[in-house]
Amino acid sequence: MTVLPRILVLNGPNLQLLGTRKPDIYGTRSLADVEDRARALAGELGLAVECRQSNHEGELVDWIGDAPGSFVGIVLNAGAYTHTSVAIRDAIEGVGLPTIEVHISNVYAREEFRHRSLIAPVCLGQICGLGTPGYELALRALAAYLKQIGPAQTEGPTE
Ligand code: CA2
Repeated sequence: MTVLPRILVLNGPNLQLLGTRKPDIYGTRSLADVEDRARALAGELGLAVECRQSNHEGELVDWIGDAPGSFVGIVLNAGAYTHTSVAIRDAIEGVGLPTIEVHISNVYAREEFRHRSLIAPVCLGQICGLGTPGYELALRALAAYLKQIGPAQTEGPTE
């Protein structure tokens, strides 16, 4: 049986609305479609993904906190919590898993309150403004990073 390193793909508040409204900002793909594409790409990259979405800050904090031992990295679109949540930032910093922050829209071209991410300083990197393909770019970046740091870091939590 092949065991694959597992990546947690997390979406925060209101991202369940993807594909239903605001296509000019967030595109036309549904969250289910975005997640299907992430799963398909992960297979090609030799990874497995688990996708979750929550509108609740504490649930996101719990999932991040529980990730070590089950996952080797995180792709995170924390939605509006990006700009407000010290708790999510502390959770990412606390677990120490490589995390890539994703934003579908270019937050720097939008309202000023979206220009600040509390999460970015504790992430490996940020992908922003490239639409829903940003999730796939984040997975590719994580796969490259995990390959670069070597197998010891990816052993353990596997599917
Ligand atoms: O651009 C992104 O991915 C955001 O994380 C999306 C958040 C926003 O608060 C961040 O500033 C940037 C909002 C997600 C709401 O998603 C919707 C999708 C379709 C219709 C309405 C909302």
